[in-house]
Amino acid sequence: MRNKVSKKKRLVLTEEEVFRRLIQGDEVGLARALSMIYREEATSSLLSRIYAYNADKKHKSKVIGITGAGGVGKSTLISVLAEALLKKGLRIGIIAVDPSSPKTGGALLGDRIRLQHLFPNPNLFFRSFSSRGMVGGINPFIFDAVAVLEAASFDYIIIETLGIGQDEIDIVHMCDLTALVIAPGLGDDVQFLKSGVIELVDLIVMNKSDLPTASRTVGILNSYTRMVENHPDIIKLSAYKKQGIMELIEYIDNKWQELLDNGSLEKRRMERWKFQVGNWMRYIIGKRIHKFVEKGEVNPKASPYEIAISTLKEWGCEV
Ligand SMILES: Nc1nc2c(ncn2[C@@H]2O[C@H](COP(=O)(O)OP(=O)(O)OP(=O)(O)O)[C@@H](O)[C@H]2O)c(=O)[nH]1
Ligand SMILES: [Mg+2]
Repeated sequence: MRNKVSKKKRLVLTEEEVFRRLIQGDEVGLARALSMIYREEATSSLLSRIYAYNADKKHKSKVIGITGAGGVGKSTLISVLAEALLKKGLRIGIIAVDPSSPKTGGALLGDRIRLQHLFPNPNLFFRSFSSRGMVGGINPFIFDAVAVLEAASFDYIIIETLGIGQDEIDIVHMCDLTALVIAPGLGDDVQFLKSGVIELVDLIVMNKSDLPTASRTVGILNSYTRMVENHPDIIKLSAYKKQGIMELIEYIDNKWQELLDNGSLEKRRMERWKFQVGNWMRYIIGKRIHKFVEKGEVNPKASPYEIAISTLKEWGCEV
């Protein structure tokens, strides 16, 4: 008789085994490393190994950021991009940065559904992270998740963020190269002109070019990008109709290689590393401040500035 309780036993792995499995590209090792880091279990020792390993590694993942306003087609684009890359026999890791707060949770269900037809596939990995840390600032786990995926030797690591405020600025620091996706209509002509993110990205992907108003938007864009210093390139495509995807892949590959050859990639990655040190510092200090404020006594007669300064001094900070 079959045992009705057929629960799979969770494999007990030491940190050493998790690391070894991770660098062999094993799914269990990857999932376990991410959850250990996310739960802040053995964070420092496992991450130290991962960063040291990645620094010496020849195979570098292409870390590509995809940002843009809601509904421009980022997830649709990522799913067709992933499909095309998988057909080439490449390994793709996707990280969706979820703008909802860590308290309300809420994984990006839409992305999961859009990618569903590509699963199960050992060469494809998807995970979403909340963009904000518990105490504000971008979630430092996202940067470390990129390092984990790189240790697992994914060929491409694609990060999707909703283009709102600080998140889209931060994604530029997180990636080797970043594309801003726009679509005709939706009033983004005004949005992208206003946001300033256009000056930070390498590429503008004009999606939904199957729509009749697309050429008007490209016209506005062309005149605008001529004025900005970085002159981002513009690629027109339709994710929905799967048109222009191969050209996009070719563009990304060439641009990435160019960045590698002229030393810019190395420079960007150094900046990313520095940015992440600051991220962790803000996260750690932020947590301590949060705890202090929650538990602290209220004294309306005292100046909040004075309390802040004296407490920081007590903690040994130079202020
Ligand atoms: N006509 C047309 N529609 C598209 C194209 N790409 C995506 N769409 C549609 O646009 C809508 C939004 O697509 P998503 O991929 O969810 O957009 P998104 O940018 O990921 O949206 P958020 O994650 O909510 O920010 C869906 O209804 C898609 O089917 C395209 O190339 N042409
Ligand atoms: Mg999406």
